[in-house]
Amino acid sequence: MAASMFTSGAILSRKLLSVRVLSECVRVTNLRCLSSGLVEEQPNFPGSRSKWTESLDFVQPDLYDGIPVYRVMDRKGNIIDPASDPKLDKDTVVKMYQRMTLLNTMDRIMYESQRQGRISFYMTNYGEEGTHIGSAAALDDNDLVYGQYREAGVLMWRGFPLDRFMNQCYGNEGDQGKGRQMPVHYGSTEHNFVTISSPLATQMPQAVGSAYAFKRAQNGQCVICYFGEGTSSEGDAHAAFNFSATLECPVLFFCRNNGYAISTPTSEQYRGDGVAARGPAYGIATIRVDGNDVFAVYNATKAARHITITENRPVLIEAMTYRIGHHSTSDDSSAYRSVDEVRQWDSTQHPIARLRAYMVTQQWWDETQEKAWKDDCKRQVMQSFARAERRHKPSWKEMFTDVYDEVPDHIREQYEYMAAHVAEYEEHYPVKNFVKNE
Ligand SMILES: Cc1ncc(C[n+]2csc(CCOP(=O)(O)OP(=O)(O)O)c2C)c(N)n1
Repeated sequence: MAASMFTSGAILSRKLLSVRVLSECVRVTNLRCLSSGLVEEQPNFPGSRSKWTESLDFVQPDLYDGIPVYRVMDRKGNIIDPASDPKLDKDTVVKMYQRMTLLNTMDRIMYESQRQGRISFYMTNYGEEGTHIGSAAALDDNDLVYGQYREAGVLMWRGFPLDRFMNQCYGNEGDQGKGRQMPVHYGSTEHNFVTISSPLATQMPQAVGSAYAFKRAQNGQCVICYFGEGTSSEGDAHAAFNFSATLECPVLFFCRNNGYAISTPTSEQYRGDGVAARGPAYGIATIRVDGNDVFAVYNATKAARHITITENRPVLIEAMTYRIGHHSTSDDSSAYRSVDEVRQWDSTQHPIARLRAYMVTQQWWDETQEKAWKDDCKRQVMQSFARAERRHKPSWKEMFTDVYDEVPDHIREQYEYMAAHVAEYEEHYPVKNFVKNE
């Protein structure tokens, strides 16, 4: 036993000796390489850009203070540095303000109409109007938009008519989706706006696919993909980021970080420095902006668009904002946040109030104009709303069309069953409200 211990000890010390000799040889060889101009001291692992280190240090997540928030205006609507003022002309700024306020008015009326049982569901955009209008105004109207669901202002900027918003929310015969989608799931080929899908983040890899097609077509357009910070935790978001960076395609990821994913606050969603910190890790140029400052959003989107198009690479914008409304009409946010918190954001940081203050300073807007415009907005929305409410629902038969080129047998059977059922029990259904389509 003792002999074998002695033997293994001798082997160990011989091994240690040979390791020491070997490392000395390597050191000497490295020095020789260095003196001959070779860079053998650099790691050469595939995909690595690092240097060697002998310090046993972990990279800590709180290494720095966080990516700063780019802004142009202060909270009172004053331009901080004249050099960053986008110097938009009066007509453009007034149009931005009018679209932001029209969106706000539409939201109020549609929200109420859901509460009265006139539509089935709605999602407001309160507090996020600056992210929509600031980004949409900086794009070319031919750029393709993939939205999440809380980006109605982008469509409004592009001239999607109020009647189409209303027809979609009512799911009436004027709705191009023929009532087959939930309210607020807009889409429009003419406005280059891909129809919204409810499952979160599905739009993200799709947007990258479109951007890759744009790159191949060399059409000079980019794709913008909106998503909430909650959605950035989906696997599809990570796939999309990496895919876009490796494919080097013109996609602009626009994160609306509004503080909540339904009831989950950002403090429970991630431990890193928000969504922006992930950009550089994927090799994506990134900026964080004040989403309640419409000019900051405008400048960032314009610059980002330029990068995506001229350099064929993705850009990530994280727009910091606050969801003032409930998540949707199915939510009551007082269950998970205080009314004071909401009031604070509404009263001190609202993007609409900030832009109005700027316009007043420029003497482009006053109380009389404000009142006249508010009345006009309300009238436009109410008239459109009344028109949509009067229209018929699409024929129930539309449920069975538009999916298959040739209707398969099992769908045809279901159709025939439904037709017989409706014929037999017609008096129990509000068939008079539906388009009759023989
Ligand atoms: C794959 C998937 N998971 C869950 C949901 C349910 N859901 C709908 S909206 C939402 C929160 C999304 O939050 P965020 O992306 O931050 O957008 P916000 O609503 O705040 O604008 C969740 C969890 C869904 N629609 N799809």
